[in-house]
Amino acid sequence: MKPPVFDYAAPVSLAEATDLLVRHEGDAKVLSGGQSLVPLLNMRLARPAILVDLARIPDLDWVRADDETVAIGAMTRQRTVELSREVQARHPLLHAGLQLIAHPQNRNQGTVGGSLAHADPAAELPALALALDATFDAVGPGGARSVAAADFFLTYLTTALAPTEILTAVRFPTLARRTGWSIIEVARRHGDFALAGVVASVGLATDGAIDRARLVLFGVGATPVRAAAAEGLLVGQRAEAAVFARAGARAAGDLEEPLTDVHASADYRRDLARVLVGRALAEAAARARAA
Ligand SMILES: Cc1cc2nc3c(=O)[nH]c(=O)nc-3n(C[C@@H](O)[C@H](O)[C@H](O)COP(=O)(O)OP(=O)(O)OC[C@H]3O[C@@H](n4cnc5c(N)ncnc54)[C@H](O)[C@@H]3O)c2cc1C
Repeated sequence: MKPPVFDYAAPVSLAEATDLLVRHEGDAKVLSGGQSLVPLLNMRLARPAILVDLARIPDLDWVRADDETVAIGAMTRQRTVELSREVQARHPLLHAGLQLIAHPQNRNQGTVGGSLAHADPAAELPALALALDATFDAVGPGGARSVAAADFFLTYLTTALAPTEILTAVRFPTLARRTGWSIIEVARRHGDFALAGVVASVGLATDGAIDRARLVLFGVGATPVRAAAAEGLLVGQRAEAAVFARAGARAAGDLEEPLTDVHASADYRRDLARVLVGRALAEAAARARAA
């Protein structure tokens, strides 16, 4: 299908871009990589009067990594981050998650900021952001502000960004020492959105007990879902299969009604979540032991 008619603007500064968003408030859409927005236009599920393309705005395409943080400009292509040696070395979890997004062709176009602002509940980057307590930087007519990941994803395809705000960067903390990680998902075909997926991290004390855990599920709710009660079941326990299975059952049991669609029923997604949590925890614990 062809998109409806729209105007197109390619501002050269954030001030010019936010000005356009204010002038066309509610009727403008930011364009980044177009990998989600263009299909929505073509299917006429979005009908903005104007697209505000961020491509010509300088200083939105960068990766900066140190021991504590991997910070990424919003217009950085997903593939650029995936191929960054710095990211591979300092943030293997982020690197692994990026490889699960769509196909290399989509990652060559799709941006980190676009995926986060789009907030598809089955997408990997929003789940990683929630699991890692990332911070989002945005600018709007009122100036710049930062939003914690826990406050960013509101519901299906909806974030805390106002229609006049632009996401400019995201900061992902790196994992602490003796912390293992996992990101796993089930999709019908390689490159498809996940039917369900899990991001897990596990920290081990010197006696081998779990001293911290983080579990975020994706594809099973209107946003990425933190499984806080299941995390609580893990802390202080031995890192072993029976403990992981209990956490999986709790995480799945606590889900509000997961989506039923042509790809999978809610029950199937819930059961996938249960199984994937157990597997992700086992993988994360093995990495923590080896760390
Ligand atoms: C075949 C296919 C398979 C895919 N599979 C996956 C998958 O498995 N996992 C996955 O996560 N994604 C998947 N995607 C989507 C992913 O490729 C997109 O990159 C991502 O969702 C959007 O990034 P984008 O830069 O293309 O954003 P766009 O499509 O340009 O924008 C998406 C939305 O975010 C808004 N937006 C964009 N940038 C900003 C900004 N800086 N500030 C404020 N708002 C902004 C836009 O207005 C729009 O509403 C798939 C896409 C395709 C085509």
